[in-house]
Amino acid sequence: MKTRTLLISSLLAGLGLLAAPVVTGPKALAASSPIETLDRDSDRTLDLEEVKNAASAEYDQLDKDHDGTLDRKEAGSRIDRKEFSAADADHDGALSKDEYLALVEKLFKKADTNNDGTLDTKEMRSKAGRALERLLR
Ligand SMILES: [Ca+2]
Ligand SMILES: [Ca+2]
Ligand SMILES: [Ca+2]
Repeated sequence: MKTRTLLISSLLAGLGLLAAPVVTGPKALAASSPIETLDRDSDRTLDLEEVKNAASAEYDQLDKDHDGTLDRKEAGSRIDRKEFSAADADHDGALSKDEYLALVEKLFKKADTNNDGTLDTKEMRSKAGRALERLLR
């Protein structure tokens, strides 16, 4: 897991530009962390609305066959099997957008360790924060 953390950190530091095309807006080009990429009001933290907007856009991109659900194949490695089953509230083997956003919200709250309703850089680096980040890009 250490290697993975390092890899993700260096990816974030070095390849922020690669993540930029997903996001529109002037700040996207200078982005080097999910916070800089997604932080629309530039307060250096992410609130739930910013995160959900990003997750919602990502969901639409992932839903390749546009049937309004995300099956395991479409979700790919973003969500592990256990997480996926837990998030699939109606057990139909796919995630609706509501189910996806509920998972996003759950991870957001888990990552928000000081309960101030926003995620800062440190909180985004937590386990839940990194899991959340995978759902946003
Ligand atoms: Ca689909
Ligand atoms: Ca479902
Ligand atoms: Ca916080």
